[in-house]
Amino acid sequence: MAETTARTAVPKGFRSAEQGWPALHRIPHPPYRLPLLGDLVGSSRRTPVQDSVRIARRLGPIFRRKVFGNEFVFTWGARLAADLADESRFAKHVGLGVANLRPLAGDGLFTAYNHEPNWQLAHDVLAPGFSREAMSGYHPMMLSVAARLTEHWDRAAADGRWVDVPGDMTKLTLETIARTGFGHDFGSFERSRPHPFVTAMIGALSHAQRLNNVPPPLAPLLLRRSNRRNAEDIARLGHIVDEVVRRRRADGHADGDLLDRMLETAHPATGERLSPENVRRQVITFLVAGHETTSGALSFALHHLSLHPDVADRARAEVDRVWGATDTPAYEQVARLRHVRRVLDEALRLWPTAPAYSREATEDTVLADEHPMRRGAWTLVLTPMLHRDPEVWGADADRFDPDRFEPRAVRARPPHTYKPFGTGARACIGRQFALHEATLILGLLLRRYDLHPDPAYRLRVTERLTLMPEGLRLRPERRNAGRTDIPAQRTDSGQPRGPVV
Ligand code: MNH
Repeated sequence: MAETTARTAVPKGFRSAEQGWPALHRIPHPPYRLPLLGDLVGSSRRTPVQDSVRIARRLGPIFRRKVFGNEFVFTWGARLAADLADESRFAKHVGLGVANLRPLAGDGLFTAYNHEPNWQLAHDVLAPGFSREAMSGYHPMMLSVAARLTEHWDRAAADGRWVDVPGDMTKLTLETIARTGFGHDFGSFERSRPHPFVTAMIGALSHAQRLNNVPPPLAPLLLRRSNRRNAEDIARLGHIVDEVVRRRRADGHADGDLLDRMLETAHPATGERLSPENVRRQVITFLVAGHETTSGALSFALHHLSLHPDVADRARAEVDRVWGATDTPAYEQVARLRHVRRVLDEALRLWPTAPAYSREATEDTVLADEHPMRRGAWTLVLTPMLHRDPEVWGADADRFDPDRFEPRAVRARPPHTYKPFGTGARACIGRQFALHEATLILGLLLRRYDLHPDPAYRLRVTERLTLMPEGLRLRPERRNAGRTDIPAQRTDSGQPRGPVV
């Protein structure tokens, strides 16, 4: 058994496609391959995802790209993605972009290899931190962070100023995860410059992305300065996190947030606890993973809402109906915003802010009865293209239309064709958290403002491992300013009357 494994498994570390895909020649690649550089013609190092989407449209549901002698297989066809979701033959692959984050996040939940014992341990200890019960405990904190955003937007509205949507959404989501997860306040809305944690985090993420753009053997040379800065950024992040943990230990109060779980909870079966080093990795992981992607999702959703006033009106009418006059909806009133939620789903379909995930074969197998893969071979699922496959989403797949997420439409689609949160055991642990937070915020903003777009704005998507609408600004205008009650259908208890759809 062991010998077979040793013979068939492809090597550890980076695995170029020719090592794991015996029939690679059947998979198309772009024309004009350059010796040494590979498929660099017509591609930009700033927008690897959007370039891959362009190539995908030409080459079809499975294709390969070569960069500096390393070859990657990309997949996006619905049949292939569905097969890759089979957890009995495939698992998460920690490679490429994710592996570059290892110096930052080590064996934290997102970057851990499947076989590392700290993955299961942390997963079991932290999963209850995302239960319904835990979520309803975070809800009031989410509301109080949201109030800081609306104060800021109220002032902009009063002065007729633009708001920086990605900037403000990033402040909001960072404060939300810091507060709900770790009882910490970075003061983002009160500062004129980003908190040092944010600066260091952006530095570390940009560095990880940069690593994809240089030939690995030359990285130490070409990125010498960047490497040094990165080491400083990681050290700074570590210090800030250590300070948060130190204060918590000193205060000793336990309200069951993520940090309490990390510090106090023993594994229900083994009694094991997270080590201090692992706690540091997890805190950084959650602060990073817990805000960039949600901030992008909110920003894209607001962009679409500003361009589709009809959709915004419907969503707004729903908020007025479900929430009545209250500015502080109860936990249960958020999940009842079905239409708002569909706006979010559709925003994440067109621009899934974590735009790819990797899958590796856990045994020698044949992908979709067509492409042999050796154990350890891997492929990158290109989510933005999976979400625009015309065979699944129709000829108008590029059009924004939240009705695609009406229950009946969802049931009519094949499974595994919508994957903004990844798939399987390693799918996003924060999915409910992100959806609750983002639906709540969209509800609050729709209810309070009309959102006017900048007529000159053309969507430009920046890539910093995650996707974000660059330079997006909106002009919020207070609705019903000066009025305290909204004549919505409601009973005296503030509960909506009539059917909730
Ligand atoms: Mn999140 C994993 C997308 C919000 C914490 N997340 C993933 C993966 C995707 C993803 C995709 C799987 C990656 C892979 O297979 O390599 N996450 C999102 C998106 C949003 C998001 C699109 C918001 C929208 N994520 C959040 C939030 C948190 C969080 C909020 C925390 C509060 N995510 C994680 C963690 C993992 C993860 C932790 C790793 C889980 C694991 O491997 O066990």
